[in-house]
Amino acid sequence: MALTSWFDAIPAITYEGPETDNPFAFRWYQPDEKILGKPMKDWMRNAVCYWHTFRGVALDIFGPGTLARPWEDGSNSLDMALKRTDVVFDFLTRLGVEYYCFHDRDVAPEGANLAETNRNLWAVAEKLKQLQAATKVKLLWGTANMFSHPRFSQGAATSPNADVFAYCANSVKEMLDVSKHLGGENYVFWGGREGYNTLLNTDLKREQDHVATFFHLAVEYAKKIGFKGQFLIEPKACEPTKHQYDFDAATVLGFLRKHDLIDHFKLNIEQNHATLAGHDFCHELAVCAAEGKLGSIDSNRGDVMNGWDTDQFPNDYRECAQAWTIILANKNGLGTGGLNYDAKVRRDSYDLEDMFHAHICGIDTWARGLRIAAKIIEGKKLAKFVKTRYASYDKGIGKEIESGTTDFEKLQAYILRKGEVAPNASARQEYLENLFNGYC
Ligand code: XLS
Ligand code: NI
Ligand code: NI
Repeated sequence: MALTSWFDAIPAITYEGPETDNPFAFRWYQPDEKILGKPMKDWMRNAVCYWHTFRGVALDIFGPGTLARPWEDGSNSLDMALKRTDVVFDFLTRLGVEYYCFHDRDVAPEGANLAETNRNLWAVAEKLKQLQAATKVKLLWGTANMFSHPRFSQGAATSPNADVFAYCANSVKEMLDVSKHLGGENYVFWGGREGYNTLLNTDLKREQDHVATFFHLAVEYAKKIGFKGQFLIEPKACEPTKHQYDFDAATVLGFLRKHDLIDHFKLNIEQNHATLAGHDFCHELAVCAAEGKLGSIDSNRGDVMNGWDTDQFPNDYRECAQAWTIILANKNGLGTGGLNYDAKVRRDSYDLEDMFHAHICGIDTWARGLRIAAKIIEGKKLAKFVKTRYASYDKGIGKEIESGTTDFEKLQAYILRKGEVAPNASARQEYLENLFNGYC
């Protein structure tokens, strides 16, 4: 369905297989093909992010934006916001994704005062609702931008200014209402400027208590309005603040537990945020998966040669293959989550077609990884190796340890009787790396 004509030079993107020469085709992603009993599209749940793809102009600290999108009139008006939605949904349908994600400020501008700001948001939300109904594209998650405007310069719920906390309550309340209205399947909290730049001016405990209070209020409000979407927290180690409170998955899980919020949240793991924390992506996924808390993925990558959040489109299908082996350990995969391409084209990728190349590459990277992971899982060799590695806990003293039926005295008596531990088997890392490569 052609809503506008900006992308008429680009054909609808379909699957043509690995041998195709057509750059506007998927080589690995065939939406309805079943992998491990489920269509690829239902495992992946691909989403386009509104902010990078439709509001990003590729400015950097050395120069202004370079992406002059022909549909933009240069204003940040409500009128432009409404017109832009048609272009967004045209792109989504041509690309063939079923989901999108947005912040309040991506879709609608602030007004002269807060009441007008809220009215702007609802005006666009109504239009989005119509477009969703017409195209069947769904909202993977909504969120509120509580980090761009100067009022948030010292934090949102962690700001030392209580009025900012109240302002943020309005933002999240409205976006929960909007997300419910649009059938959003999740709601994301990324702690924009929730962190500190110097401890010399910061009461760290008070700030963390404030954000916990904020989350409790959000949980209560969602319950009150009957919003059924999954709440997600997106960890990030640093940037924009020197130290972000939601540093990594383990930190967030500890925080949630401490503040009695653990039952209400899962995590949204972003590849480039994992590396900022000094972890690899799969580490973050494994930490969440171990606690049944893997909610969704923001997919992008950094650059191994520098250390910031470059938000490039993912292209490492081997990393995605390993990621899928962790995701698919849960038989529901990502559940209500999905793969949100939280990534931006480079500053010198000016053309409209670059928007397509970028997403085709990202989607195909994950699709190829999924195919590889399915073979690894069906081959059973890796899983069998890991199971065997822990076999000493399946019987005898190991079983007693796991079932909690032993104590230090009994363990000491056992090992004194033996005199020495049984020899350790090789961990076979190189064998396993080679085995993994065999599937790629
Ligand atoms: C920034 C984050 C942001 C969140 C949504 O680094 O990735 O884009 O995903 O607020
Ligand atoms: Ni990010
Ligand atoms: Ni993100």
